[in-house]
Amino acid sequence: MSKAETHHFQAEIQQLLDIVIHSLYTDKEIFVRELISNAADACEKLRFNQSSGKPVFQSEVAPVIQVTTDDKAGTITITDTGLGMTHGELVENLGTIAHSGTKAFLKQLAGDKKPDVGLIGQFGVGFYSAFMVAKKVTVLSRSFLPGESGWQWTSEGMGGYELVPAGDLPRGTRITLELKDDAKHFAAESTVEHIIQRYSSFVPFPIELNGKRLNTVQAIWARNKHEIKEEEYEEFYTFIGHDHDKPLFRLHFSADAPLAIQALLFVPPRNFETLGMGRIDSEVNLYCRKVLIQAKAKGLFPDWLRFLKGVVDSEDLPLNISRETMQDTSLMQKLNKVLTGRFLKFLEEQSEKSAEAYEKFYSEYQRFLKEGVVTDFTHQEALGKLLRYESSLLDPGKLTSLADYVKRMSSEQKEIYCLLAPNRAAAEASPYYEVFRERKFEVLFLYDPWDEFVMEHLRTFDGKTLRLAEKADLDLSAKKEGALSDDAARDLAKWLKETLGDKVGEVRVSRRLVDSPAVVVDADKAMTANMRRLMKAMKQDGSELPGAKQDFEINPAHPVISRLDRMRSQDAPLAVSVAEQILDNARVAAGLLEDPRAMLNRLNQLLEKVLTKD
Ligand code: FE6
Repeated sequence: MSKAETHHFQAEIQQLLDIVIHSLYTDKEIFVRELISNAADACEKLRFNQSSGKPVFQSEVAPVIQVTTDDKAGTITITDTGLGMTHGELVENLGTIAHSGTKAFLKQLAGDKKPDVGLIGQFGVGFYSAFMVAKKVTVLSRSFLPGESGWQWTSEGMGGYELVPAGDLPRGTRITLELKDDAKHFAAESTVEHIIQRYSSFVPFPIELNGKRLNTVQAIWARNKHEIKEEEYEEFYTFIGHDHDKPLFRLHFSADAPLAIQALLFVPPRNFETLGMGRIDSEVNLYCRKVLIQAKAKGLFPDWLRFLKGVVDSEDLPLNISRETMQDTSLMQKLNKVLTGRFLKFLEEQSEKSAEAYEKFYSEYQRFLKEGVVTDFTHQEALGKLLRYESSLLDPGKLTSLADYVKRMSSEQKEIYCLLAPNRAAAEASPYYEVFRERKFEVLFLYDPWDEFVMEHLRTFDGKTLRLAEKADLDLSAKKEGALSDDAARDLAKWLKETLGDKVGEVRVSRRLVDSPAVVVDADKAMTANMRRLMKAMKQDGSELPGAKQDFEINPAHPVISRLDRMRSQDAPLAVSVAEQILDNARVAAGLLEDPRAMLNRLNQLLEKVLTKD
């Protein structure tokens, strides 16, 4: 040991080591990721030197990363056949090159409320993370440069390091960690296997753990999509999605500006939130050059795209952001904007390519798109194009986009009409539908109670107002034969208001009813029957909502109404009963009758009268 050189660590590096050694950081396992990442970089650089024709020591030795554990000795060793380091580099690496990263990292640690040692790799000083778990680190390295020989570097973290010539070593670097007592579990094969699977599955060089090959799935997102086989995509999805079924959609894309991004995204075959699993978390992982930076990255996509699975890889991730603040950074916002815009464009393309495939997606994920319309103003317009509805002009089960609806609109029609109903039969039987059927205006049938909020937030599409059928200001084209005269109808309306009193708001003569004697219409312009039902359901105590009064519209052409008018003078008490019943019937049609039992007495009395006639 006569040739042993002892070196002191530079002040900053000693400071960094002190922090790392005494850190209470919980994810100590990341040291494995950092050492493997360094090894992979060394292999990458070796390959580069080889391909540019430089002479390389042991050129025939392929790049590989070998990890071995020895739980008896309490050690873990990471060996690579990469570039290796010269004596100068072993000193330099811990000196000047690492210096700037160390300074930046120390600054970050000092400034953060919750210092995140896990970012160490992003500052280029990941090697030091070894001292979180090791009481002693031994590095054996031999550079690829012909004429160099091996060196052994050892340190216990405090008080410097020792360099000794190691003679005839194979090319590359071997790092052995003698684990601290509280870190001995990192000498267990199964522990290390999990860590490597988690962080280093896509490292592009073979990783062997105690002789067993681990990473067999490639980071195909970084490859040219034209060179990737369908089976490779399938295998990849199975691996990252933990799902043996095929995804509904796949989007593989890369961009250079405004950010360098490679992304491979999948829409899983099922919506897990409808399967009663509660709210799901985004499963898109963020990588920087194939190494995991953040699993289930928050802020990468808007909340309403939380059903996506896949990977996003960006080289542009800066060094000075911590995990906690990652989601607030403008970089994250930029990534989010690019990714969301691209995915929405993709969905539109898919809907044009195959309506069938798109509708399958839509039936699983429409709630997410609707959530987007309501919560995310930035993408509202693009999301509007993705909505699909049944329509009065299409066969049951067929769906239309708003764009196609607009194309079919006649010049006479100025607005887009929507009818909220529980199902098609209810929509077609709705009194609010009558005027549209009569005038041959297409109506979209909305069966999802959320749709009312969707329409409310969207407001317009392609410059046309989205109008709920019950709020539409439309008249029948012609007056019906046998209808009450305008004066008689107005008179009856007046009598009805006097008779029904506080049970209704206004009573009006309707110009939009064909088959129904009457309808109720919410007096509040902004309120609909659907919304009343939703709000009532949300109120636990079942109490009335304020201003729950309904206007009442009568159809002057309906026999029930014209005969009611006659009955007023013939049998006033019967006319009152019938008027009350017509109102309750209209409430039933609107789904707003609170307690149907109350009307049964009256209905039975009316039936009795009908049956005793003559
Ligand atoms: C990190 C200091 C040991 C290469 N291969 C591997 N690691 C490398 C390099 N590092 N830097 C270059 C590192 C240090 C010591 C390793 Br001591 F910064 N595997 Cl070529």
